[in-house]
Amino acid sequence: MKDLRDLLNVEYPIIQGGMANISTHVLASAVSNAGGLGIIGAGGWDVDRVRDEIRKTKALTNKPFGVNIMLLSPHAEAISDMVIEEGIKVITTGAGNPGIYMEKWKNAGMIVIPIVPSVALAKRLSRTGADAIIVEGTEAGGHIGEITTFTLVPQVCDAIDIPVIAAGGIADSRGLDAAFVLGARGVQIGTVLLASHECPIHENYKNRIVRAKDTDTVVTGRGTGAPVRVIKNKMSRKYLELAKNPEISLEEMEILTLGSLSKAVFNGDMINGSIMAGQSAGLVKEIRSIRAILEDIFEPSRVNKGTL
Ligand code: TUI
Repeated sequence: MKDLRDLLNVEYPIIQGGMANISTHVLASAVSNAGGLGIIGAGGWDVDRVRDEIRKTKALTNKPFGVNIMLLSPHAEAISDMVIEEGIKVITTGAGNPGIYMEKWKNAGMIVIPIVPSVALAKRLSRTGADAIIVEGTEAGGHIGEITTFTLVPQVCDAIDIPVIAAGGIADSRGLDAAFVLGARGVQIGTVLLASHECPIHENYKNRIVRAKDTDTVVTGRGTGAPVRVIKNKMSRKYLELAKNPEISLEEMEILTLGSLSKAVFNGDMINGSIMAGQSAGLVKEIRSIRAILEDIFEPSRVNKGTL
């Protein structure tokens, strides 16, 4: 099987999570320049904003980078065409099944790496032409599936014969090594990158990640069909309380979560904001440069030493 580093033409087998409102050209170019695969998170942005982010990233790095398309977005279809026009080489997808776009992207010669929360979807997409699959466990931040990284990664590895990239709960070299032992050929990281100098979020958000302990995240939206992992605060308590009320619609709940993400990201509102983060927040102890974070994950790893 082809090494992920050769497939993506990167120094480290590390992909950045496409975090809505956070994974801008600033973060993506910093990750690519440091040797990982930077990803622009299209999130809920419209096609013009994503195109602008792509062009700014091209100006900041000569290294490969990709775009994550969040499939619940009303702009997903328009963005799916624009990325072809812009010559994007790597696409990751999240929060849905990208099946309807696969043929178009493969015909354009793109590397397509869907994020999946289950064996069934991994199998389906590997048959439809995916080049690799990101398997995201429930430890991850933001919108998540139900299965843990530890159990899901080996099950997907047994079920498909394209490279598997593990996501959810990985923040240091132990996580990278564990993922490879389970059969993965790379990792996707998000939460640990929030606590970086380059990450374009409010300082309060970064400091909240550093301060987080193991039990500080909670999942809102279980039962409404859109589970989202966030740091516990007044907002998450309000959300969980509202969810008990059968009169409140899924749409109202989603507006509450996504709208309040920007309060945390831009205003640093740690009380009413939705502070999306994974369980690995408890492993993050300081704010560092992206380069230091990637080196800390890869250099001490047994994967790097060639003993895995
Ligand atoms: O997508 C993510 N993480 C996200 S998206 C996001 S924006 C948002 N905010 C509130 C509610 C909904 C979205 C914040 N964080 N990670 C990748 C991921 N994909 N996790 C889970 C999935 C997933 C879920 C279901 C992928 C496919 C899927 O398919 C269902 C189907 O149609 O078969």
